[in-house]
Amino acid sequence: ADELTFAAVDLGASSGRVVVGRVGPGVLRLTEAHRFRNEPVRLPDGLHWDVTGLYREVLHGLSAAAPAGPVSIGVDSWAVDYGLLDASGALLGVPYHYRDSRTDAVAPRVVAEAGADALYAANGLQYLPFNTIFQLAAAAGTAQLAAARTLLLIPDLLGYWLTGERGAELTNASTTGLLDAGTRTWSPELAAVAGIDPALLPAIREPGSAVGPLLPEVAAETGLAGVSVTAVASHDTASAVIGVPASSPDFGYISCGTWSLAGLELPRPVRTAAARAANFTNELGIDGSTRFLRNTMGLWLVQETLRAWRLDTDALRGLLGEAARAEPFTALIDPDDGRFLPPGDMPARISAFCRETGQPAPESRGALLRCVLESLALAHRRTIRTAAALADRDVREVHLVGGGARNELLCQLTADALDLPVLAGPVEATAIGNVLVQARTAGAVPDLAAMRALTAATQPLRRYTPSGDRRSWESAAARLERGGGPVGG
Ligand code: LFR
Repeated sequence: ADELTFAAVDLGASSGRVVVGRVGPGVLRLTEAHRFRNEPVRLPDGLHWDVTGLYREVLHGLSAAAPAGPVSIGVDSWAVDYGLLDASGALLGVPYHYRDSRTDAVAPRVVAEAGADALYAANGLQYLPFNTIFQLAAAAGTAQLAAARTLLLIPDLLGYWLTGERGAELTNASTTGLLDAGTRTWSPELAAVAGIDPALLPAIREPGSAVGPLLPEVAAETGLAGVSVTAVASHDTASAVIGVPASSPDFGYISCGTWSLAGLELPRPVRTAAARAANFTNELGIDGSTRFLRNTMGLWLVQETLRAWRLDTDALRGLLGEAARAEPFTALIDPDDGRFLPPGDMPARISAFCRETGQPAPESRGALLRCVLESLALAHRRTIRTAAALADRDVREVHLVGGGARNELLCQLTADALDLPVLAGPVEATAIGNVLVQARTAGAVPDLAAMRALTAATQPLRRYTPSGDRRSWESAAARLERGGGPVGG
C-alpha cells in the first residue's frame, strides 16, 4: 500500500530499457517494460547515434510502463555526447557517437595548447579523446556550432523532448571537461579551451531536482497524464554507483558493461600529479561525492568480438565454458590500448597485439575469450589498486555491478587477480540508482545509505572469494605492466 512506482529510462551503448521500479519499506522490485537495441549508424560524416529512434523507443517504453502507474520518470545514459539546439529549440544535425574518430587528432592538440596540468587542475578529468571538450573543439567552424544556442547532453536532450525544459544535470555535466571540479559550475575558461560561447551551456540541475511535467502531447501519447520527469544521476555510471549495495566505506566498485569503470567513492576530488599521470578521473556523484575512477575498455572487447564472429550474446554461454577450460595466461592484452576503441574487427586487433608483443595469437575462440577476460581482470586489479594508493584508502571488498556481474568467469578472475572478495550484482545497478534517486525525491527512501541497504537486502548478489594461484597472478600482472610480453619474457 505504501509502495510508490517509478519509471527509469536507461540507455546503454548497446541497448536501452524502460524499467518499472516499485519502492516501499523493504521493497525494491524492478520489472522491464521495454528493451531495445541501440545501434549506431555510420553516415558519410562519421559515426552517430540514432537519437530520434531511441526517443521513439523511449516513448514506446513509457507507454508500456504507464499501466503500472509511475509517479515520475528518470532518464540516464552514457556520458559525454550531446545534441545542439538552434534558437527555436530544433535539433541541429545527428548527435555524434563518442567512438567516432574525428577527435583523434584534435584532442592531443587541445591538450598541448591548454597544458595537460592546467586542464587537469581545472576539470580533474581523465584524458579520453572523446571528452565533450574535444568533440566541441573538433566542431569548430561548422555551421551547426555557429547556429547552436544550447548544448544538451543526451539524457537532458530526451528530457527536453519529454518536457520542453532545458538544463544540464550535474553528474553528466562533470564528464564534459567543461565543469570546474572544485566549484561544480561551468567554467568559462574551459569553454574557451573548447572554443565555444559559455552561453551554450544551460543551468546545472542537481540529481533529485524537478525537470518538469510531461508536455501535453507526450502525456497523451504515452498515457502518462500528470506525470513529471525528475533529474536523476543522469550519467549511467553515477546511477550505477548509487546502485552499489555497499555497507561499509572501504569498498571499491567496478561498473562493468560496455566499459569497466573501476574506482572509489570519495568525499572530494584527488587532482594530484600522480592521479593525472595514472589518468584517473574525478566525476561527480550525488550528495557532493566524487567518483574517482578510470575507464577500461570493458565488455566492449567481448561485444565487438562476438559481432565479428556473427554470434549473439546467447552463444556467449558456451564460449565462456570453453574459455574457462582454456589454458591460463597464454596471452595478455592491454585493454586500454587505443587501438581497441573504434568499432571493427576485434579478434584481428587482439591477435595483432599479441604478435607485436611476442605472444602467441589465441588459437581458438575459447582461448581468445580467456585472453580478453584475464586481461580485463588484470586491468580491474591495476585500477582498483592504483585508485586505493592514489587516494590513500584501504579497499577490503569490491562490488562488481552491471551486465558483467552475469559473467561468472570474469567475476572469479577479478576476485583472483585482486586477491579480494568480489560481490557481484545487481546486474541492473544503473536502473536501480535511477529509480532510487526518484524515490528519494518522492520521500520513499531517506538517503544514500538507506538506498544501498535496500538494494543489498532485496537484490540477488553473489560472492566470489579469491581462489587462484597468487604467484601466477603476480607474474601475469608484472607481464602486463611490461606491455604484454611473453611468459617469462
Ligand atoms: C559508461 C559510460 C562511461 C563513459 C562512457 C562514454 O556507459 O557512461 O562512464 O566514459 O560511457 O560516455
